[in-house]
Amino acid sequence: MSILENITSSKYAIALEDKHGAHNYHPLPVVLSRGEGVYVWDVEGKKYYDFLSAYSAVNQGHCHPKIVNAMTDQAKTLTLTSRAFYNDMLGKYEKYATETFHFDKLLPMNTGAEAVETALKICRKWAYEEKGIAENNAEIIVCENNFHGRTTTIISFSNDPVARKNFGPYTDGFIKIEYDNLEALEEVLKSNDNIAGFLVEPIQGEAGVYVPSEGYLSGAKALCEKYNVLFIADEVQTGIARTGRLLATCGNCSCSDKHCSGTPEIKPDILILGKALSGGAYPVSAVLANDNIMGVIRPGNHGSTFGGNPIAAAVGMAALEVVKNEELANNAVELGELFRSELNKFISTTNLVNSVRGKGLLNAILINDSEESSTAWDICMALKENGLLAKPTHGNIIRFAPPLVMTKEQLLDCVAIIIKTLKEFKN
Ligand code: IF1
Repeated sequence: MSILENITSSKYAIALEDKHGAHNYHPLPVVLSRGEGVYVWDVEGKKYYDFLSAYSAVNQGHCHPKIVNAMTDQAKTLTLTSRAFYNDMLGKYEKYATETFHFDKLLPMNTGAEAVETALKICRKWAYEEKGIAENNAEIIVCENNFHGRTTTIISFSNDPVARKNFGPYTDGFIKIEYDNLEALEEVLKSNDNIAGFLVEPIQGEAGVYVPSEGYLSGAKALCEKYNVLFIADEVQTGIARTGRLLATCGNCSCSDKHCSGTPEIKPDILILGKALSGGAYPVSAVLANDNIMGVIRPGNHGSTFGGNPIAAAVGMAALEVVKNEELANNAVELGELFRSELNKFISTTNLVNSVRGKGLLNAILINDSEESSTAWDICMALKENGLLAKPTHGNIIRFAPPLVMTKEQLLDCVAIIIKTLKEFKN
């Protein structure tokens, strides 16, 4: 077969990857070749609801025409200049994004992990130059069961043995505490003068959509202020309307979101965005902070060949505009509530599922079986047969995160598929 020919067999596509690609994933055996809105199609032409949204990158739906047009128009005009020269798109994007999220400055990168690394560097430099910590002594507090990406520094403070083992030696300077535990946070803050920052996911995604207690984030932010420590929010997964607000720490943003409660005390000192900042069209990530913090970064301190390129800038602006124009945050709130209430009705009638949890359209069900069991995987295989794609996390948890452009009718259709599939399983 010529590489120019379209692949029409899933089996063949999977065999190609298996033979020629590194085995760093264990995908569900479905080969997708097209996407539109909440739907994707496999190479055999079968249509599915996408209930993963590329781990919350495709919040605006697959191939959103406004985002695709912004990308292709820019691709035909100017793709990359590097930051050795200015380009006419970056400043416009930076203005738009900083006004949207209410920060003075934005530092553009490409992937989530790069943006996390960037935030850690800014935090350390701030600690030495502004807080006055002695050089090389800064420490950053992180949470148990965190997921912030795959680089060597980030996996240094992971506690997932699969992500971490045999990739040492590890980067020093991180202290791990229990998530959703303010006492544990204060314990470290009051006993250690070298703390530069606290890095936290507003909802732990990879840990199985673990939503912290009410008041945890605002409490943590208050403690950070008390001890002059930077509160760093990793909103790579929770941001851009996924959890029902423009940001899960929102806030002090300019969203037109009627559900936004406006609690500026949870405004992070450093905000990390990725994934849906581009609607999944292109790798676009960013770190936002005010001048007193971002000011520590000077020419030569940090950068990236592709970060802030004109396509990324055009795509980022279009992706944010879609979120606002289509009121995706409101839709996430409404559909999320509907989803959890419909599933709760079913859960009260079965032993197979223990609970449903989440916020907005970032949800998960807990299967009543061990983490080692194949039940959640088998359910995802059956969901695939029934036309809906989702993936297990931690063995017995299934994450449900459809694109936010879904309609109520589509969501109810999906709930019917999920319940019908679960009923096929005896427990
Ligand atoms: C994979 C999980 C999701 C993230 C947060 C930074 C990053 C991520 C909070 C890094 C990335 C992804 C990466 C993806 C799986 C996925 C994931 F299951 F591993 F946890 F979304 F839930 N901060 N999360 O969630 O961003 O460098 O990947 O752009 O395959 O590793 P990235």
